[in-house]
Amino acid sequence: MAEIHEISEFLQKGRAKNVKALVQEAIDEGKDPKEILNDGLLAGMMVIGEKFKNNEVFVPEVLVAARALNAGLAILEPKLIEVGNEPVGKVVIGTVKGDLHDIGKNLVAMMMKGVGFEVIDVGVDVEPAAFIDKAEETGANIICMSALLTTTMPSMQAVIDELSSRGLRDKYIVMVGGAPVNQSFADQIGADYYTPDAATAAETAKAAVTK
Ligand code: B1M
Repeated sequence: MAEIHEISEFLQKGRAKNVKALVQEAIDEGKDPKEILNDGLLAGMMVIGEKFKNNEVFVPEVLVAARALNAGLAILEPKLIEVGNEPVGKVVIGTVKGDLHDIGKNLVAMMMKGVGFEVIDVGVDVEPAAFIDKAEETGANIICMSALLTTTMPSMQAVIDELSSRGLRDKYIVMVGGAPVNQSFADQIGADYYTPDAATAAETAKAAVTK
């Protein structure tokens, strides 16, 4: 029987194969996918994050843990997603310029798909203009930006400024998030929505387009 805490433990050791196998086993046993995500995968990453902060582990260990997390997420994705027939809207999502963190962004993308959005993922280290160009090209309704570094947060402002200078600010719903981002920063840069986690981002996006 797959124990959820074992998923967290193998993730912390960067053992992607074991994480994949245990996530699959937990799914087969009918465990709640959200429990597997929160108490297994994300709980393990939180431990690594704390150790990274305290210099108990370093970039290589964090990278292998992140790979193990992504491996587990790939198995879990179909269970977290229940897409309807017609997309409720289109979302362009990416991590802002200078920032290579993609785990939270991938999670938001996954949850957005789960509530029925078509998701266009522009990746990491995305230039401000590239968010807008892709939204214009694909007819998106929402631009979603993720930032994990305090130094890359100003890039969110740059996207909003460029939308305004192109006369497009009112055309798009702009959503921001990521560990250092908060409501007061979102208000300061003129974003439409800040949400603290991926599930809330997806619910908020759906409510915003169906309003
Ligand atoms: Co980085 N890193 N990292 N790192 N890393 C942090 C963010 C850090 C807080 C660690 C620390 O010191 N405690 C710190 C930032 C400090 C700061 O700016 N204040 C940091 C640093 C300093 C760095 C480097 C500079 C380290 C170095 O090289 N010396 C470097 C920068 C590289 C770069 O980006 N240019 C770096 C590198 C890396 C790795 C490559 C090793 C790896 C990234 C691997 C990858 O993403 N593929 C990594 C990791 C994994 C982390 C930590 C440990 C974990 C981040 C993570 O994935 N969390 C992180 C410590 C931490 O956060 N505790 C850290 C799990 C993920 C699910 O959470 O992304 O927050 P998160 O997403 C959440 C919410 O924020 C929200 O939804 C998710 C939950 O549901 N959310 C949104 C995210 N985006 C959203 C968008 C929305 C709404 C919600 O709307 C659009």
